[in-house]
Amino acid sequence: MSGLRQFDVIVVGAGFAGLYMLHKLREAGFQAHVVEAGSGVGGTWYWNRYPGARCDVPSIEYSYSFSSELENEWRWSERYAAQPEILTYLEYVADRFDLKKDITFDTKVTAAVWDDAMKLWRVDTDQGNGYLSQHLILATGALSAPKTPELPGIENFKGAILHTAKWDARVDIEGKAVALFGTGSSGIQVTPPLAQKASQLTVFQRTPNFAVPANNRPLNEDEWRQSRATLPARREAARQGFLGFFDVPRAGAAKDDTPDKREQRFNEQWNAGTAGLLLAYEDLLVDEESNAHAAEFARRKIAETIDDPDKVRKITPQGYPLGSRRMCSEIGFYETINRTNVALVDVREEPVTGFSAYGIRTTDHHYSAEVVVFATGFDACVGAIKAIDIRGLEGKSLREEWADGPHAYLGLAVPAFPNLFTITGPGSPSVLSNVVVSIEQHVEWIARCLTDMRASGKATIEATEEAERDWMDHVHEIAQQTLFPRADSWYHGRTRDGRKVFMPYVGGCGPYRATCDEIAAADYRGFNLG
Ligand code: N01
Repeated sequence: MSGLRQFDVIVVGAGFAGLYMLHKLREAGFQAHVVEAGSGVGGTWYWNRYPGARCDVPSIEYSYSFSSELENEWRWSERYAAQPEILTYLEYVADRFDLKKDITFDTKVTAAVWDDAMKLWRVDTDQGNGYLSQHLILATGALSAPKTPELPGIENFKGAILHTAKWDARVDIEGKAVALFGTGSSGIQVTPPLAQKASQLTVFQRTPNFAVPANNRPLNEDEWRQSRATLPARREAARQGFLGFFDVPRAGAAKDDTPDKREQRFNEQWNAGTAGLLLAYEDLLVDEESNAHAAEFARRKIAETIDDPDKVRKITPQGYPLGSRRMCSEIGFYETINRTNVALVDVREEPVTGFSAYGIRTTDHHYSAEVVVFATGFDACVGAIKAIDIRGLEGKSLREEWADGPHAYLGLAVPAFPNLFTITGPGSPSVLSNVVVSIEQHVEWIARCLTDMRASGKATIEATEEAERDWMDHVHEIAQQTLFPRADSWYHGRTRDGRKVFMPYVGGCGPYRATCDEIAAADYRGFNLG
């Protein structure tokens, strides 16, 4: 195997997860190397450069907590940081901890094969260079493999085609007729800037989402100073809390309050950010009746912002509980939909039938378009992992193992794939939490595991099938106690025969952390160490 560089650990991806993983492994004395497809660090924040891209978790919470020096050096400018600022932050982190010298950029990992005789992973890339490593850590991100729908006749289209997650800023939108597909978090953010530049924007919507006002603002000095004083305690509360956020749900059940009190509380929470309304009562994600009150309130608020009754009808979310699909936050989205140069097409009542050279045909109309923008999301939780041809014991393929729905012990490890770890993998809180909190927890657990293995002279670690089965049963049971399974959403994977598999763990960040720690303390119960 000459020509292959050998490391203790190869980490795939240089976003929030990969950067901290590299730092932590180095600190623990491992020879680690990161392979990254992009030309720079940042992961999702490197690729998602569409106009309006912004984090909808408050900046102070959506940042690393592992270094108090870093916390003191960095000053966020807004309550919700825009993509350029987050990317600058991650570049700053990479420089501050001198991480780039151990990252190979512009290189995509294409395959990884476990060599059971050597107890090593052989990692191949699209650049022809490869690696050998004892451990392989996938820091590939849960929302990083963009999805584009297969639309009839799209090959006839002669204009430019963009995806929000692979934005090409060279495409000029000024004065053009633009078609946008998708009204999830990305579509809702990109709509206002598109409408400002385009001569005409046509939004093709399939499922309307609930969006609440982002209520973004500059972080003033007072607010910043106060946040410093309370930061350590609030960080700890987030680690031990349910969703990894500073704010927690308010006590009580919505259905038990009087209509006046409920209205008052919903109004208080309406401007409290992305999860604000969901935090109005502690039962909103588990009780249908309470949730229906919150959903009705949100529908009324949305209707107040739009004049055209037809647009209101189309854009009002119906048929699923509030919060069972990812809540979106908006800065001028509904106002923009209200504009006369913005058309809203419901593709369920008016399906797309084809494309012309510069337009889109539906069953009812032809809409002009010189640019098509897809804000159609990601192959969530698994797409970036399945894009790599990963072969474990006896040549088992991870893609095939997951063809019937993804499964992993603690969302961290899969039987028959020794020494392979997935950061924020399926079966962990991941996308249903403040993901930076979840990333830090996984990184620290993996570093501890590798350090313990080294201390006890163990070369391999592999999750057992029984532990994984029990864990995934638990993930499923907990999800069934909530309203999440009541919606079609990207939180679900699919089995071969089309059944839904709920992917994130909704038992809470704090309890999940305690379980992981307890398993480590019990000599890594559920894992075979060899
Ligand atoms: O993707 P999505 P996203 N015709 O999957 C629609 C995070 N994020 O990139 O719902 C028309 O949510 C699809 O319709 P449907 C955040 O966690 C965070 O927006 O499948 N439409 C849906 O409306 C978020 O949840 C931030 O029926 C079609 C949209 O495309 C996650 O990333 C910003 C269609 C896809 O929405 C993903 O968000 C951005 C078709 N043929 C993202 N096919 C912030 O922090 C699909 N759609 C703010």
